Amino acid sequence: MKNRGVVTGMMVGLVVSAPLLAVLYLAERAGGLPFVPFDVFDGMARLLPGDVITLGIDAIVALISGLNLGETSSAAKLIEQVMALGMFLLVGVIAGGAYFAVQRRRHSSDGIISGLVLGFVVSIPMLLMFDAYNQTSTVPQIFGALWLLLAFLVWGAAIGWIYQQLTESRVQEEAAAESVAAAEVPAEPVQTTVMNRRQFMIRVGNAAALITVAGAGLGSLLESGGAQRSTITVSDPNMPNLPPNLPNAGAAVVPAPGTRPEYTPLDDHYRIDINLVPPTVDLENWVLPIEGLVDNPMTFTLEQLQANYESMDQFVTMACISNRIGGDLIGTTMWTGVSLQAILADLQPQDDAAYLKITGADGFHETVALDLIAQDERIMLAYAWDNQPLRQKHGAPLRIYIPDRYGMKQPKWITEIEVVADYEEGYWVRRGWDEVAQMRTTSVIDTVASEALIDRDGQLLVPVGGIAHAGARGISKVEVKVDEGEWQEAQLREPLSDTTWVVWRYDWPFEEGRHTFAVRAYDGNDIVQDSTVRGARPSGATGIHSYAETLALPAEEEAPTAG
Ligand SMILES: Nc1nc2c(c(=O)[nH]1)N[C@H]1C(S)=C(S)[C@@H](COP(=O)(O)O)O[C@H]1N2
Ligand SMILES: [Mo]
Repeated sequence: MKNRGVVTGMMVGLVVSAPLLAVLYLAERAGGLPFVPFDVFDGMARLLPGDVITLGIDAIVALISGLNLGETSSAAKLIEQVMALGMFLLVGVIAGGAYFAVQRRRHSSDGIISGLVLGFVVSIPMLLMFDAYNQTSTVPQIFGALWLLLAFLVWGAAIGWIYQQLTESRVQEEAAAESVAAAEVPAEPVQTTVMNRRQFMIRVGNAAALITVAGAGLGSLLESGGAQRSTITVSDPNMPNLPPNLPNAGAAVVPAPGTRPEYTPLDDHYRIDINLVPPTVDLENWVLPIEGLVDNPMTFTLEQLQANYESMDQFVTMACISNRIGGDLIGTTMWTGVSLQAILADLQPQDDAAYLKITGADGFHETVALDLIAQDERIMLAYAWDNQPLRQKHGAPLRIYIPDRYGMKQPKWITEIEVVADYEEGYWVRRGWDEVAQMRTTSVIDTVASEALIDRDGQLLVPVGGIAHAGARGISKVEVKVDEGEWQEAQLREPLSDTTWVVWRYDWPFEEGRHTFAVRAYDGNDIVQDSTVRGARPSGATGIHSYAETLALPAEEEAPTAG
């Protein structure tokens, strides 16, 4: 009987927590109130040790590529969000089970009062996580807190009330069963009360389902739309990889058909950060204080930054240090911002100033050496991507760009810059990742275009192509190897800039059958990429990308295109 009480309590916990989720979601959509299940998950992600988090991320990324779930970063966010909801329901299940167990032991039937106590107790960790980690609520903190308290009190009261109803009907059942035993009449009265208990649970379940569906449905109707469009558009359907208004539009080497777009459409750019939902920075009231060891501390609005310093456009390829060989956590777009060199000159750093500590709205932070900034005028505070204000998920209103470094060194949503004397490990460095995080030389085969054979003086050629990237070091050479053959030099397309990937192509003399294509790149210092197979942690993945494909001659009537 005791066990059954716990199991019933767990079920009740689940049944009551699902509508709570839906109501919290609706309130978040409709009124900017906190959605605390995500805060709890984000808090765990920050508090758990780096090893555990890395294992988790590895498992998710492996799952996505193993099951072919599409673009890695958005699939990962979705999986994490589902995990967050699951965790929240699990808390509800455990709380329900524990509550029923305790109540049984106390032989108590003070359902609603003890339910309120349960709700209050559970609300405490929720409120703490909300206070520490929420970055999406747009109402004053105290309203958010009161709302959560109210929601959990109602939740607890509902569990208590259900417990009470179930206990009362059980008492009736037992009484009925006893009277049946005494009177030895057919079991009809028992039947009725059993039906009542079941009917009650069914009614509770229906009500819960109704609230859940209504809340989730209404909430998703309110889903914030307003997707921005890319300004540099892909216009020629025959040349989908060649937007006309890019700086290298006249480049001699044309990408092999099937090569990824050289300029990543903004909608397809990966997003990686430590938040289930990107933090909402109040753009109206945002200011950037730059303080610390400087003679002239300053606070900028975005307009002041833009008006006081010359803007720079830079074509940039950024990658995540977690990107796998051949992975999609890499993208290229145009970044616009102001040079940190110019700003630093105005701040007048003191003699002992040595680093900038840059912090984002989500608490993510990194340290940048003043020496590095002094050497590189390209390091900038960027406010636009692809000619438009930064999107929320990409760090609005301000992020930093540091050439040759993986994304983990470059905070988004910057809210504070402090000039300091001592080095401090950044968010991911503290969790075991590389201190420098210099981008590895890497190359990828995007396409073996066997459907686009070229006839060159009677010789059939297969266009093979892809990208190569070595941070800001540039690419001097790309080589392709087919099966056990020699490494052959590919053609390099003039890149968008010194800091973007390079599109390469190699037209391979056609041979029927199954073939394996491999690629390797040399950086601007003629250093060949590391071919050792190594995972992303701690310094970025290394290894050679290869690709196997079975090639067959096209049917006779499909004449190959001349080229
Ligand atoms: N504030 C903040 N900035 C951040 C991160 C973060 O979690 N929080 N993640 C970093 C990482 S790991 C990467 S790869 C890049 C990704 O930038 P994107 O999402 O705009 O592509 O942002 C970097 N900047
Ligand atoms: Mo990253």
